[in-house]
Amino acid sequence: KHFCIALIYLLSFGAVKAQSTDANMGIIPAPVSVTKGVGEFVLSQETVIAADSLDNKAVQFFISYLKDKEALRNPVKANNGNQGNNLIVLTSVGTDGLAPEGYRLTVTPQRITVAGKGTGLFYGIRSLMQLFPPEHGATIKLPCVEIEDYPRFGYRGLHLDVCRHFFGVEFVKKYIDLMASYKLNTFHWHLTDDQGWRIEIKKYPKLTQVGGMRAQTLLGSYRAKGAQYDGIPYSGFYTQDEIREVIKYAADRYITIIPEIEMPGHALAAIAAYPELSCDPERTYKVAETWGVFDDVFCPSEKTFSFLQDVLTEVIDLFPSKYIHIGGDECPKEAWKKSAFCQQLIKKLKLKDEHGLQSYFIQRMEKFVNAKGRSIIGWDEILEGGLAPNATVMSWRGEEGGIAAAKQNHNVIMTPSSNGLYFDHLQGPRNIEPLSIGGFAPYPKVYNYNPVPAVLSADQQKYILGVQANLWTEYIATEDKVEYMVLPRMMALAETAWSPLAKKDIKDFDLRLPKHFAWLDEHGYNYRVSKAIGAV
Ligand code: TNX
Repeated sequence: KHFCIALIYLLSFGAVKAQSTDANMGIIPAPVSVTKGVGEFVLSQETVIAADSLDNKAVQFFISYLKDKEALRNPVKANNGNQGNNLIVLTSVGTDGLAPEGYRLTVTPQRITVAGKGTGLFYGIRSLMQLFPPEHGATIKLPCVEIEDYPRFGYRGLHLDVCRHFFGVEFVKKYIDLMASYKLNTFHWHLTDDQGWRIEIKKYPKLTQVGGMRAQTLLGSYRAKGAQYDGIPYSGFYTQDEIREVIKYAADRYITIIPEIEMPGHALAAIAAYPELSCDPERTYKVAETWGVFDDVFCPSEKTFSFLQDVLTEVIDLFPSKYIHIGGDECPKEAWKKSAFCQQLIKKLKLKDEHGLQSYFIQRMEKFVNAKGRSIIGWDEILEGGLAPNATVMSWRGEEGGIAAAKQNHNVIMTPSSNGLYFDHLQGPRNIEPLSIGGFAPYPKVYNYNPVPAVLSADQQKYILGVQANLWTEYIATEDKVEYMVLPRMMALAETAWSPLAKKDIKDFDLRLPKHFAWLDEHGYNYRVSKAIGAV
């Protein structure tokens, strides 16, 4: 009798577990609907790719993936999707009813069909790629299934700070690859800050020559007493050709890059290069060698406005994105309080105080960006002193800024540091984790975050465009550490950004993770081994 009970227990446990992993076929982010079929499709050298057109980014991406895997030697064919067996059909036929970015993936023993338009076709292919076993021989077996899928949010972002520490083009591409693998679609590239200006601007060469280099870097935490520096100059920037190369690379993977040019704060690198942009041009400035917030910020002078307009003109010519991020965070008002020019300007413009001046600053820049057919994004401080009329708000100091902006009918991207979306925060106990800025953001916190605050009405909730995680790199000097901090948290982010709320289930996510760790190993990514497979 006991044997029977034990057997039933074992069987049912096994079944639950199997059903759990199978429920989403191991795919991250979990698709909207998955119906398991019977049997498998055997991919061999005889398999033919049949696409509406071979002149398609998604199709080309898949063909080169199969060639890399040596899974495809046969010629590919266009426009024969309806004939024969042993086919992988990539098509936009029959996709009229699909949601934006949506796809349908059908695997039968005879053929695989991925149906989707543009981005949708690409995401269908990505899901199909996740069905591939990590290791395989000459033939690849794929389980039969029917998947229908589309994202919860149109904005699914990941950020990288390349100012505090610089990361070269090859690594940025590897980062973008990771995003594309998990259906994230927006890369927020933080290009300027106090500790370094990292984008070539033709009209102002000193931005990168002077502003791109700091004399040395602080060692250890900037909050610790007794600062020590490494004494080693640190530099790096992207040429405009490199920027274009990365934009194209991202576009081929259906990722938009939003550049960020910080103003009026976090501007010390620019001011070190061009002191006339500060409120006290007689002083000399140096690129910051430590972390934190600095009092030396752009002065709201005509000189600064024409400088920033020139910079944004070059930036807008390079980046095709709808949005240009102009920062707006952490701008101390000390320099403006001390400046006679600023005090007069406040009177002349009949502003209340320095916050009004910051709002004036952002609104002027918004007008310029809007006139060029683009829109601005700013950190939530741009609410202070009044929002610029068309601005989108990135809510980072909790959700309050985002809630206030949505109530004012402004678009919002949620990226609250309080809810696990700061990937520079700790993933586990401080005593076993590498040095970080602080905060606690283990991946379940990222996973369980819901970007739509319940306090908003249904109408207001529509202003939440999506969600983003940020990686600030004060304490992240190496590529290995970037990957460690981002993985596996970005997979949890991807599921938060993509999967319907009703499908979110961290137990099931945990069961899917090990397969993805194997995939990360295969592709040479570093990651934190999580609780899911037995570590702390
Ligand atoms: C705040 S988030 C900042 C960054 C820092 C980060 C460290 C934001 C808009 N500003 O400048 O790197 O905290 O977590």
